[in-house]
Amino acid sequence: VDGSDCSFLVYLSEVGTGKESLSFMKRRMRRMAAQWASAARRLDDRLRSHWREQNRILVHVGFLTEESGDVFSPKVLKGGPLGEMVQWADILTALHVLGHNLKISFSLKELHGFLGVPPGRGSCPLTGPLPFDLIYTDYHGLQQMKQHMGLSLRKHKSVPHRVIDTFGTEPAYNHEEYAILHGYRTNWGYWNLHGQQYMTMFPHTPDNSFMGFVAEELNETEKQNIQRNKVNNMAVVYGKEASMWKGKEKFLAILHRYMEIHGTVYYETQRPPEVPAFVKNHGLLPQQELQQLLRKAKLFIGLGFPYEGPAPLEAIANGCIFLQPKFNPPHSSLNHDFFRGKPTSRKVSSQHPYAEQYIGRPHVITIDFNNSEEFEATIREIMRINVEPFLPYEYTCEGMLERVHAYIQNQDFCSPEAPFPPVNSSWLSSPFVLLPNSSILTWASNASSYTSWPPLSALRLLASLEGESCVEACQGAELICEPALYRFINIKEAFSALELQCDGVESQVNHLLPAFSAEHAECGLQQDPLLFSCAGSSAKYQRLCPCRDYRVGQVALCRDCL
Ligand code: U2F
Repeated sequence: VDGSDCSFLVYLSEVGTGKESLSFMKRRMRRMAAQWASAARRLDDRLRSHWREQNRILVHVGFLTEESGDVFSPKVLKGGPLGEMVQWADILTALHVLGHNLKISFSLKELHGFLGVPPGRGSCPLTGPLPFDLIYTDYHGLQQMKQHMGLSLRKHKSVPHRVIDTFGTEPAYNHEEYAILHGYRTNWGYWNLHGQQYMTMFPHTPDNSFMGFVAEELNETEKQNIQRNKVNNMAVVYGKEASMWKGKEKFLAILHRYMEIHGTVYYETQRPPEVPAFVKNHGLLPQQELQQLLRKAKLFIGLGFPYEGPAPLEAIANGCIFLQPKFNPPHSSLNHDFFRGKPTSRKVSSQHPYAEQYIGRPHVITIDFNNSEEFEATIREIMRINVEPFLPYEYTCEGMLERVHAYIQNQDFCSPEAPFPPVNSSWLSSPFVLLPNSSILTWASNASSYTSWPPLSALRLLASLEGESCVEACQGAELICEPALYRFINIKEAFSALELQCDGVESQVNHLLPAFSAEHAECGLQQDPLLFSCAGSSAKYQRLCPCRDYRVGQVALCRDCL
């Protein structure tokens, strides 16, 4: 992809024509083409020695099909969600740039054509092998494939699907029978896929794969120019829909004492009443013009909604400080309408937990907006400090290409899993090395001949505290939980290696296992591998956690994962 090679865009212009959502995606692809091209060259130089397969890939964007109701397209120019379109545009570009053979569908008719279902036989089961190595779709797309093509997805784990799932799906919700029995039932989950077949917008939970998207990267000259031209008292409010501004006058009035406030709120003819008169509203801007506005602004301020969108990363990449509200208590599917019915119990600690946890100060400041004194003091602080534009590597074009490449080459949820190494005494004498002064253990190299991705060499076994999830336990040790490695630690020997004395060992179907119950000195092993879950905690259990290292700026990949 570069400015002159438009064949991909020509191909795209022939599919799903006439929708505003597709026009938005195509404009984005065109605008970012040069960045992708230079990132591809850099990655190619690095991966020269690596063999790369060309895969036949079908991308079926279910939520944009007429048949799913497509509520997004009519709102593209009216302040509706754009994050999903940003992500799909970037996924399509990344797959194309990596050299795969792509077919793209935005309607059931196109889908039928690609899967070889004869017209008029839409509900007949598809027989024979799939003509694709991989299928990227979403929850709507999965449902359509099941209904119209008879792909009995719920029964077969070995379908080459990747499900783009913005907020993520935890294993307890994904396992149909378990979800029904234990109160994890939602409208979305229960597909019985492998947890890492779900791909999220941010690295929300290691139970899923992190797909992400990209933001524009600046070169050194651009960075210097931006810093030179920053307007110290200019703030842009994050909120393109008037309803997001409701009830926010109090802190905007405080902000207005110090800064000139800009907005990009969609309006038809009149200024929306929710937007205070002192705000300079530009109306919804094309992406490129929003970037220009962000280049001048010192501050980008969140109103609490939308959750977890791309815009804060774009603001930080353009040298803004992102100020956002902390949520106490955190928002989740248990206490908040937006998340209710989503297949996750993840606790959202602020408007943008990724910005809070992975980027942080000085680029991101997360405070209680109801505390006026703290808010005002923070505005004054922001006016004093200078920050440089910053974009985490995983959100650059090169970072996304590297990650998607690694997934395509290594993730395999179709083949039967390699057998677990037989437990024998010589292997047991040294599989774990106890690191001094910690409960972190390392597998010995004699287990490393067993194929796994991430490789076994990355594994660090850890016991969580009671009431702690494996996500938290691994994070506490500056590691990340890796569900693909659960199968290696789901053995009774792992308890003794951690010096946890079991009176009894039992196998059960419970998403918190393997775990140790101190009260009964009971060791519990996981009976159903589909329930291996980094998420989840109970005051009763110390969980066994397969943690791994990660690359700085590319949390999805371990050090030896490329
Ligand atoms: C998120 O979706 P949103 O679309 O609300 O996310 P935003 O962070 O607002 O940004 C999406 C894009 O909109 C662009 C901007 C971002 O890339 O450049 N944009 C623009 O083109 N013009 C403007 O005036 C303002 C912004 C999230 F991504 C979704 O997954 C969620 O469903 C949704 C709700 O939480 O929030």
